[in-house]
Amino acid sequence: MLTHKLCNAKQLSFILFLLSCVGLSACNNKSAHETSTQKLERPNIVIFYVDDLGYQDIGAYGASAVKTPNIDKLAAGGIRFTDAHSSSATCTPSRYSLLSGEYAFRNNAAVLKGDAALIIDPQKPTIANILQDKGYKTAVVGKWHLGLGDINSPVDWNMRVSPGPNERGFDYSFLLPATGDRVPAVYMEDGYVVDLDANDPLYVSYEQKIGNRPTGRENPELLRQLADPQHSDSIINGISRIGFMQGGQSAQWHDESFYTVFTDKANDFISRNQQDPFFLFFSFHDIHVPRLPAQKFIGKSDLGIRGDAIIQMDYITGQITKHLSSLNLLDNTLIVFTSDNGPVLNDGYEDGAVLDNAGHSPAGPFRGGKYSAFEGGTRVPTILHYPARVEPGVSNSLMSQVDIYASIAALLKIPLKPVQAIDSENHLKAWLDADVKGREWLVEESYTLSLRNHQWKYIAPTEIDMPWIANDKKIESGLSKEVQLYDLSTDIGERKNLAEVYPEVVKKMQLELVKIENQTARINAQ
Ligand code: NG6
Ligand code: CA
Repeated sequence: MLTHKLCNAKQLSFILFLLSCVGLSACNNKSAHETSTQKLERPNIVIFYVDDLGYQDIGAYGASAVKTPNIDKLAAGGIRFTDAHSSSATCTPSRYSLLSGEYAFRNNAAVLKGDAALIIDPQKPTIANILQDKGYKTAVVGKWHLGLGDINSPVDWNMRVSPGPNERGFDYSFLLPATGDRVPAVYMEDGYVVDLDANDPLYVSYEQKIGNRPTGRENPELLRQLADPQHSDSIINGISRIGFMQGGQSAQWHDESFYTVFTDKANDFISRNQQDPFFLFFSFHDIHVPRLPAQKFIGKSDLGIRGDAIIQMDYITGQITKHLSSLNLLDNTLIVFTSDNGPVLNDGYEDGAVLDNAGHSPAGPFRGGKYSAFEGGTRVPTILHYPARVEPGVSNSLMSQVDIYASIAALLKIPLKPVQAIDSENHLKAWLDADVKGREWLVEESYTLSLRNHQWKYIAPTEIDMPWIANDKKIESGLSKEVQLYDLSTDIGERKNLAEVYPEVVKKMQLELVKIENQTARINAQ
């Protein structure tokens, strides 16, 4: 009989129930743990963003007085770019462009004070937002310097500070809020000052002295490094900073511990999210001032404290890449290693970096450094490491960090609106293949605008003069009332101004710059 051969209705419904359980659990597994094909489609993304690292400050780019084996390994296994640029010659603008895909001049984004409000408009999704929407777990660990809190009310550091990175696409944040040389000298985790004692509230001022913490100006005998007048406010950990800080004693950071504190937070984030695709924006304090590497790195380079900070930075890079490797994630992680601007030796503290630098050229063959309109301002070490898809090589393509946004969107097939990330061009193919050409035009922001086109480098004339760049930092600013045009194919050091010899090239560059300045939608390069 049919019922004997097959089964009765009760048995049938039980079998169906079992089948549906098997089906459900398969689905659940699928959402909790991605299949290997899905993983390949959504690689992890890690951006190592070093602060103030110059073109020739690491072994892979020619440094010999400082050894950087961990970064060199990334370079050997990935693509090393020789003509890649931060968007700007200073920190806040470069970070703004990296995260928003928009030039900083559109938002007047300049170096911020430590109590500045967040400068990222909520209407403009960040690269973290678009990755979060794509199912990524996202984190920023390290230096932020894009402001915190609302423009309409001063930050109250004793409450949750918002908006911040967690309101701009990051699931997790562990921050050095501004810079190492600016107060507040405390860590912030998901909007809260870490280890703050409610009985000792924290206040910050950039206007006047508050509280009774000694200052570098009044008590220079307490300093471990003498500082210039701007860096002579509140003393924390024997170092005077920019700005005044009252209270918050228990929350004060200890600079020498950065190398484990930030590394551990990054590696914990990676461990917690190893089953899902993740995006980690690891934003170093190193090698910015004040340079206070941990004892174990002191004397490890031939370049004094600045070289030791580079060694510490390389060590941290190694700790994170080794962690990725130990979890079997390194192959399918797209790593970009780069810097926010060019190098500087004396940036406010007498730490010996100038004296100890003998024989080392932080900017390599390029003129200028941090703050400068010359190539040294923005041409920075840039390595892309992604073994699952990228063949090792050296690329001479013209590349900009502002394009990381649209290129990652292309990799993940995330559609962008024409008015979103308007300066970000999709150069995914050039990021992943050393033989593919990158940008035709590239803007370098400083206190003026520079423009690259093939071998040509144009620097827009300006009335702005920043004498402190030459006087205090001993860096050539590149600012001039004269039009400047250089042919980098014969003059990599930007010494011979050819503006009068090639007026038609100057004209072409000026017209393009006006076009870029007036641009209101994204140009979709393939
Ligand atoms: C400058 C600081 C400098 C550094 C820089 C920001 C002075 C004289 N100089 O204003 O020390 O903090 O800002 O560096 O105050 S950056 O890498 O974050 O752009
Ligand atoms: Ca910087």
